[in-house]
Amino acid sequence: MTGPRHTTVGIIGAGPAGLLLARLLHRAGMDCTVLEHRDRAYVERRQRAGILEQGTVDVLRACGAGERLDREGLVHDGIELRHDRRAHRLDFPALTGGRRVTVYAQTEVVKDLIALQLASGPPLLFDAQALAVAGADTSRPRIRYRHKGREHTLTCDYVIGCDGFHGVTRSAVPAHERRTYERSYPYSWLGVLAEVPPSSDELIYAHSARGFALFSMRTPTVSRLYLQVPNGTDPADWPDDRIWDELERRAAVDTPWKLERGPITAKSVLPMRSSVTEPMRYGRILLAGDAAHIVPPTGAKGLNLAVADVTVLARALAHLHRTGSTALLDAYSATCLRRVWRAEHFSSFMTSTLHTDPDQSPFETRLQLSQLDRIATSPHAAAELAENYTGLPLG
Ligand code: RFL
Ligand code: PHB
Repeated sequence: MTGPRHTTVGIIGAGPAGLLLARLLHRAGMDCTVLEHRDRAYVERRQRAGILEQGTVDVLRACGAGERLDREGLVHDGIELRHDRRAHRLDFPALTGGRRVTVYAQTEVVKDLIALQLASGPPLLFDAQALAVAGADTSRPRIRYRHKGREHTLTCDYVIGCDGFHGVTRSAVPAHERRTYERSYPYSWLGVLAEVPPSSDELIYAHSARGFALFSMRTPTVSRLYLQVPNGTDPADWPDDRIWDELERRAAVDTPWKLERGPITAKSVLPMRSSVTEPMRYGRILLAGDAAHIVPPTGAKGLNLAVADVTVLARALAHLHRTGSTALLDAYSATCLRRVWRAEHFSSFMTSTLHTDPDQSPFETRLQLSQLDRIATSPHAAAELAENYTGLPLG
């Protein structure tokens, strides 16, 4: 079996972006093929995002991936911010005219989309590593890939790079045709999963002089917790008791609150970076999701942006398929980048307002506290945060 040799849309990467795009194209009657470097178990186990905007939930439902999400997803009406030993709740529906978010892990979104794809979708090849993409400025771009130890070439009408931040597609765009805007941060997150019910019904984002802490969840019995740590931290330096003690100190408030402790089942350190590559299209190569842009996770935007990109892209490709017009495809990059830069700003704002930079002066700490006070006391400032967090309408 040599695999397909030609496809209308060649998709590199079976993360949320690639899988959802394949699903949307399939439903629009278009032929496509997905190539994924890793095996299915690896892709399904990768611990990542947990918060879905309403727009993301709507797209997943509309493409048939909403059944388990509707059953198991936890609908949240707000988050809590903590600073200066005080807690303040943001009521999302009240602040945004009815918008909410859903807690449903990226691992589950990916499992649901893979199951649909394997049951009734276009080809999805695991263990298929794209090695290079060529011919962006021709009418037949090509993907050279290795599958089960053998090299193949897939010719395509369009190649979509959904291959994440470390993928190969971006580099197929000539260097002088793309520009990357980047920021790195002087801290990382230590993320843990714990077999213990969440200590609060909603997520808690805590500012503290000791560093940021986030209390999230996966299910009613599994907590997902994060601590700001220095770059280069080894998770082995964080035994379970140290993690729980630190979470407790950073979230301390003057009102009663109890942190439930339990067995920690996974620990990893995630670096934080902001990056955008422009434009998101070059000839017949298009980038979507983390392949084009990444955000620090503080605003919970990474997965939602990937979904927004491929929703816009699927519409554009379906329009081309139906009408022969490239008008929407020509607008793809500009349409997505407006939303991308809004999310970049919000993610960077949340990150710099809530984290403690190791070189931060007392003056800068006062500015952070003033901003958090403003959010806690001004409905306008709170609404600005809530609108961005729950997601802006698709452009
Ligand atoms: P993904 O999920 O990275 O998927 C890309 C896929 O492409 C495959 N791939 C290749 N396949 C074939 N040939 C090649 N040459 C390939 N190179 C790569 C990869 O194996 C992979 O399957 O990108 P996508 O689909 O754009 O989705 C984006 C989201 O995954 C991402 O934005 C978020 O998960 C970001 N993110 C988080 N966001 C949050 O909102 N909250 C979080 O807590 C959170 N945690 C995270 C994260 C991203 C992380 N990464 C990328 C390091 C934690 C981590 C560790
Ligand atoms: C998560 O549950 O993994 C999560 C939630 C909110 C964030 C980041 C990560 O801002």
